[in-house]
Amino acid sequence: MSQTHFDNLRDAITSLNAASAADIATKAIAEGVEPVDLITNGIRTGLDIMGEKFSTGDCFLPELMLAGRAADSAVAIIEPAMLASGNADEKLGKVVIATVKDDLHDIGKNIVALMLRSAGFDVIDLGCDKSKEEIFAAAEENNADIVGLSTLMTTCMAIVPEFIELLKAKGVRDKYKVLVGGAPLNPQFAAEAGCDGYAADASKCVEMAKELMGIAA
Ligand code: B12
Repeated sequence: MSQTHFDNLRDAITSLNAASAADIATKAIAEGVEPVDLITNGIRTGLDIMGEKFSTGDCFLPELMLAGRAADSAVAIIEPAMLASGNADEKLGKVVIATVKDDLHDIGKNIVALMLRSAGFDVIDLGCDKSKEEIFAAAEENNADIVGLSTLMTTCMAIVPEFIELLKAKGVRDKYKVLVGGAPLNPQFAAEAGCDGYAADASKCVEMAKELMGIAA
């Protein structure tokens, strides 16, 4: 039963139909499908297909934008269900999260922020296209425990080691745990950049954030 919802949601995204994506998400949630499974097996699968089509020249920027909007419309439906099913009232720690400078991809980052909130973290989401200085300032201002950096663009990856260098230059490297994610990153890149962790998806990010805060899973 769930698989049908996943397939329908994937197809709504690849056919760029935001109304249908919202409708399918609404039905699936009402039938008790796990919010996180809808995201992983429906939304992400649909967007991955669009990414492949874009690479091979089978779709173009306007289609990617519409697919992104269809994904956003489903996430908007899933969000309250996810918050309700989690432990949003816990106080596990404070996370400042952003997509880095020159990168406008925020769907994955928004999902990560949502799942962290649902798990009980206090999340300050700075949005996208944020410089290392802006992210650092927000971490200081909010007395964050964890800083999360998201990037989907290979051309923007360099900001990750630069952010770590900035923390060192300010003498506060040990004050923050730095977690990174996004399609072009990997554990080796994160380790070489001096980060505290890398996670390939939002569920892993929650696990890792808890681990970094010394909270048993
Ligand atoms: C949708 C999309 C867009 C939308 C974005 C809408 C939005 N609001 O985000 C729009 C149309 C705006 C767009 C624009 C562009 N895009 Co685009 N886009 C995509 C696409 C298809 C899907 C991305 C997505 O949302 N995936 C779904 C989410 C759920 O997955 P995710 O982001 O990976 O996030 C998960 C994990 O990575 C992880 N995670 C994410 N962030 C974080 C953070 C932390 C701290 C942690 C721990 C984990 C974590 O958890 C998330 C949830 O599980 C990808 C292809 C792909 N397969 O990824 C291309 C892709 C990323 N885009 C690409 C390109 C080239 C562009 C453009 C340059 C195109 C152009 N010619 O203008 C522009 C760039 C604009 C800019 N300056 O940023 C390339 C990037 C190539 C590269 N490696 O550099 C890709 C890979 C497509 C391709 N195959 O060529 N894009």
